[in-house]
Amino acid sequence: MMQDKEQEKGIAAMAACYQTFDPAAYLQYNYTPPRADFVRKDSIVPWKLACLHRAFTEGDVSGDLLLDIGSGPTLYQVLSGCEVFNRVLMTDFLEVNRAELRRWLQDAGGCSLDWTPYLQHVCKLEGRRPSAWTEKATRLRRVIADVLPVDVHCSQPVAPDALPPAGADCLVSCFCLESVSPDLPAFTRALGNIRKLLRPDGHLMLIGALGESYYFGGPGLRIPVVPLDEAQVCASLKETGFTLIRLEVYNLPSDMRVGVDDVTGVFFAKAKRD
Ligand code: U87
Repeated sequence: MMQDKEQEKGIAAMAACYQTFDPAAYLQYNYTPPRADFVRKDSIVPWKLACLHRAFTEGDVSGDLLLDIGSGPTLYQVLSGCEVFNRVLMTDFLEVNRAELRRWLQDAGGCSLDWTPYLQHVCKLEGRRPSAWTEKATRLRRVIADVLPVDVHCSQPVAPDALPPAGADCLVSCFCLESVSPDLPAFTRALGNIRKLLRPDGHLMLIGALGESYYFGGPGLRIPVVPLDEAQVCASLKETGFTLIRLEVYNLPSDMRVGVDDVTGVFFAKAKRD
């Protein structure tokens, strides 16, 4: 009982932190150079895009519906998956982030970030000419069916009628669970909650921060993060009923440490629901 109350308090404190999240500042901090420098192989965003490209094109991932958990105001995480799945659902806890995504989907201007270099880069990974990016953008706008509210701390994180009864065929989630959970048990419970949205044998692509204790979600908005190591990520996946296919780790070069967080590395896990 006492424990339940403490858990709820921790989760409510995280939700309170997010109330003044600033999507435009966040995009500026994490999705412009040096973290998104497409001429550098060791920049963090190209590393993430390469992991996702490989994971979605190895031949073992297929189906109809791809679900992205905690999308935030970003699209990069579905640029490879949108070629494999006919339907993509984006989700976020905050209306400001869902609104940012909808502005891009509606193509009426007012976006806080230009996703063109991202689209061009993933076209290159796919062996297409960079100028094919407009076709990729068109496909992405066509396959993204909706942008929904989500709360990974709920036993039912998205509205039950939003998904087919069997669940999505694949989940992707980037930097969400560790940056919305007050501690490791909450991270693991959240992983168990999102697992329910995935059909048996469906794949999970999980990207997250290692060794991080906070990040800035806007000027002066310090959001606490659960510091994770590789062993904890593997143990949480096992505990919640996933079989790990591959874990890749990126260590942050010192010039990527730009004062917007204290992350030391990034993990990419490809796993399968048992
Ligand atoms: C991204 N996926 O940028 N349930 O990849 C569900 C919630 C809840 C909740 C809040 C964290 C940023 C991580 C997107 C957005 C991820 N957001 C939503 C950040 C931290 C390391 C680092 C980061 C980013 C909330 C890029 C790079 C690095 C946010 C999202 C978390 N430092 N979702 N209960 N509460 N959210 O609105 O959109 O989670 Cl390179 Cl290194």
